[in-house]
Amino acid sequence: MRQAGRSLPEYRELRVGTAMLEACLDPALASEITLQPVRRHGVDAAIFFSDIVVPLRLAGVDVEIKPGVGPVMGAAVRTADDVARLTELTLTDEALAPVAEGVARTVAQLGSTPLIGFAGAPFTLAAYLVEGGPSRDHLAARTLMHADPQTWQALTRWTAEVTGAFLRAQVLAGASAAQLFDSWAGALSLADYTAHVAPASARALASVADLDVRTVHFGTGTGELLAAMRDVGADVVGVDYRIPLDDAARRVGGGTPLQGNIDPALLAAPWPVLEAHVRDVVARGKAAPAHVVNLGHGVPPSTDPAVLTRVVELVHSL
Ligand code: 1CP
Repeated sequence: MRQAGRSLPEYRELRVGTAMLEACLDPALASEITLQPVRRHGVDAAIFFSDIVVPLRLAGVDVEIKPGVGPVMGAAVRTADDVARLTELTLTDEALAPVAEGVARTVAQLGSTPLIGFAGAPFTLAAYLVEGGPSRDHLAARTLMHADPQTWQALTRWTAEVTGAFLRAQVLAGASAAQLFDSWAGALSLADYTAHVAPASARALASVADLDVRTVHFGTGTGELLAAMRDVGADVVGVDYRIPLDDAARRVGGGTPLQGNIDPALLAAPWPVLEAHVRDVVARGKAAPAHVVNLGHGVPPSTDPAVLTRVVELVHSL
C-alpha cells in the first residue's frame, strides 16, 4: 500500500535531501527503497516504490509531491483549452526508461518474491489535475464531468493512455502483478462511475491485457462500486477497511478473488485488539475464492515497524 516505507527509519534515512519524485526516478534508489520492507517484514510480495503522478511528470506536466500535502500541480487543468494543451503531451518509452530500469533492477534482486507494479486510475489522476492538488470532495472534477462531458472524456482518455503506458512499462520490465489505484472513486455515485469513469479505467487495464500479468483494482469508500469495479476487467478487487470481506465477496458475486483489508488505524491499538482484527479479516476472506491479505489503505507513518512484522508473522501462521 501507499507509503509503506514511510514508517521505516531506513527509508527516511535514504530519502534525506532527495525530493519524492526525484527518488522515484532514480532507479537504484527506487529499487533499494522497494526492497526495504521485504527484507524487514518478510512479506510475500514487494510493491514498486513510485507514485501515481510519476507518468504525469514524465509526460511533461508541472507536478511536485509536497511533503505533508501530496501531489500539487503548477496549474489546475480546468477548461477545454487547458485539456487541449495537456492532451498534446505524450509519454514516450524513452521517458519511461528510469521506471523500467528501476523495476528490472528490483526484480533481479527479489529472486522468487514477486513485484507488484501499479498506476493511478484515470479518474484519480484527472481529479488531481482538475483540482490542482489533493481535495476532500473532488468537486471541480465532478462538476467538469457533467458541465462539459466532452472535455472530461478527452481528459480521461489522456490520463488512461499515460497511466496505461506507465503500468505496461512496469510489467514489461518484470512486474508480476499490476494494481490500478482509483483512490478517490468513492467520491462518485454508481451512475457517475459507470458513465464517466469506468470506460477510461477499462482502457487503462487493457494496456496490459495482452501480457502475462494478474491485475488488481482498488479504491477507497467504494462499497457501492465494487461490482462495477470488477466489471471494468480486473482479476482481483481490492477492498478498503470500511467493508467486511465476506460482505464484499457477496457484492462482487463470490467468484472474484479479493485483496484487503486490515484497518490501518488498528496498527496503533494494543496487540490483542489488532490480533483479533487480523484473525477476523483472514476468516472473512475465506468467503472469496482467494484472498491477498493487506491493509485497507496506506500505512500511517507513525506505525511501529515491529508491529507490521508481527502482523506478517501472524498472517503467515494462519
Ligand atoms: O508504500 C510505498 O512506497 C509504495 C509506493 C507508493 C504507492 C503505491 C507511493 C509512494 N505512492 C503510491 C500510490 C499513491 N500515491 C496513491 C494510491 C494509493 C492510495 O490511495 O494511497 C495516491 C492517491 C497517491 C498520491 C499521493 N502521493 C499522496 C496522497 C495525497 C492525497 O491526495 O491525500 C501522497 C501523500 C503521496 C506521496 C507519497 N507517495 C509515496 C510515498 C512514500 C509518499 C510520501 C512522500 C514521502 O515519503 O516523502
